[in-house]
Amino acid sequence: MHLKYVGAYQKPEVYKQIINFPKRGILHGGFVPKHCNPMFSVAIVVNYRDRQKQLDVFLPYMHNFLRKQNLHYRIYLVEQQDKSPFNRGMLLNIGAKVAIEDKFPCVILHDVDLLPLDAANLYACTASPRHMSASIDKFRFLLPYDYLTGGVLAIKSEDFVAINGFSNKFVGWGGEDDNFFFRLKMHKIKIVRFPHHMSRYTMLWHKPERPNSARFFTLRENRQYSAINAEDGLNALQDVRVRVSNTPLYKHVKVQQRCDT
Ligand code: NGS
Repeated sequence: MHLKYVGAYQKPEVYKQIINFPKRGILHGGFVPKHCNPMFSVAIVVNYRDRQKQLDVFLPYMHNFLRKQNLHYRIYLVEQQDKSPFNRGMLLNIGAKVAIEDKFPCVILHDVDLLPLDAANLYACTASPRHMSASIDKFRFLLPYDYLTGGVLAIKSEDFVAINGFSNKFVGWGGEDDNFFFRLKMHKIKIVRFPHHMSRYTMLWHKPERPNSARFFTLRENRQYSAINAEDGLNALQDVRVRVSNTPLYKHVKVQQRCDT
């Protein structure tokens, strides 16, 4: 297998990507550097359910990592509280929506089992969406396939809104990220990656999830009838109850689907 990168190495653009922050220091699950003016305001949106052990490792690790990058950032922990099959796409839509309402211009969609290993892996948005977790120890640091966008992805809020976020129809494991790539492609938005020595992650162990057997069907359907994407995504989150609260280490976004089957 060969290492592959989609798109060239891109230097992060230094256009103004900051929002007004009321004060410096620790702030509702995030941080604003005290000794310099940050160049990026970034929301880290983490999809989550029932992985306490991973969360206990993820949170202190990420806060340490992110603080060293001199960013203005906040972690949004989006937790599915109902018992329906896990819906990663829906959770990321909801978390991104809350972060965008908080005026963050850049969202980083993040699995809770991935920890970045390279300090150079800047947690900020580039002009094009950037697949950040291109090199994971579980895959012997090789990229499994070119259009993979799962794991960790940085995307400008305006691009996320333009493609209507993720489909809410992929329940259980798999497929929602591949559909996301298709949405980007439909909008002629290319993904980029940093070189692999800057994109290494370690994956925390967990029991393998059971793949959703309908995922290939849903993928095909969404590809064939692309109009579906316009009605299924960020703009179709009516059937969920969302409660948001602040904790010291993250902004907690609790999600409960109304028709809990
Ligand atoms: C593909 C899945 C993606 C998944 C990727 C990597 O096969 O959703 O594997 O998964 N696509 C389909 O099932 C259609 S990983 O092993 O990193 O969890 O993200």
